[in-house]
Amino acid sequence: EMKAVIFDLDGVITDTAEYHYLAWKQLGEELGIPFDRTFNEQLKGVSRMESLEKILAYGNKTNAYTVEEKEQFATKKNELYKQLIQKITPNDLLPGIEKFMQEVKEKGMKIGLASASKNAFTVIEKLEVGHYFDTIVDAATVKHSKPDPEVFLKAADQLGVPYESCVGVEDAQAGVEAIKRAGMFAVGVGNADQLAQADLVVSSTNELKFVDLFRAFTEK
Ligand code: G16
Ligand code: MG
Repeated sequence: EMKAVIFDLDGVITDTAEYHYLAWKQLGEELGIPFDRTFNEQLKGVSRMESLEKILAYGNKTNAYTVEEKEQFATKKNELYKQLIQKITPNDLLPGIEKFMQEVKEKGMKIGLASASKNAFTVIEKLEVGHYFDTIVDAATVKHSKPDPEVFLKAADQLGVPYESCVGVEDAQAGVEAIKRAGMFAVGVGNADQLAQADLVVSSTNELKFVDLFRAFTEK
């Protein structure tokens, strides 16, 4: 029985995925490691330090820097990112997502947020959607980042809902994998080929409909 829907933030509720991309891209260029959107797919949903490691590996620079230098790079990216998210307003909610959250609430489901971002609270506040959430997992307390299921398991525990009664909604490959490893029903938002592991894929947040989700969940 479906009892809760746990949302990813970046790329599902709002397009901060684009801001993460722009900030990493700028840092990558400063380090002489240019990359494109295709490579960026691998960074989605992945924690800050792991994203940096992936970029350095991509540029064959895994061992080129000290731990302190890497921390400086990560801080620099975060400063760029924090500047970009200052501009966020409720207009930046992805199309249809607020209506979908309303529907989910009306059907008596609990709502959780499972974001890998340490900036999640700021973004939720700027979007003015905090009241929809019964729980928000603080990324700072999560040890293992997506595709590890920890953040989704924690959200379900905080909601007091069994894992098999939860639906996870994600735009990232690593996120869909995390939902499946948590033993939950996975909804992918985006490209069906990239998110093939999901139980249900919709092409955009506008296509998220409670009836469709309920049917797919029940059939499974
Ligand atoms: C997000 C993004 C990732 C980002 C990570 C950490 O998570 O998708 O690109 O690297 O959070 O963010 P921060 O550097 O702000 O702590 P999610 O899980 O909301 O997609
Ligand atoms: Mg995401």
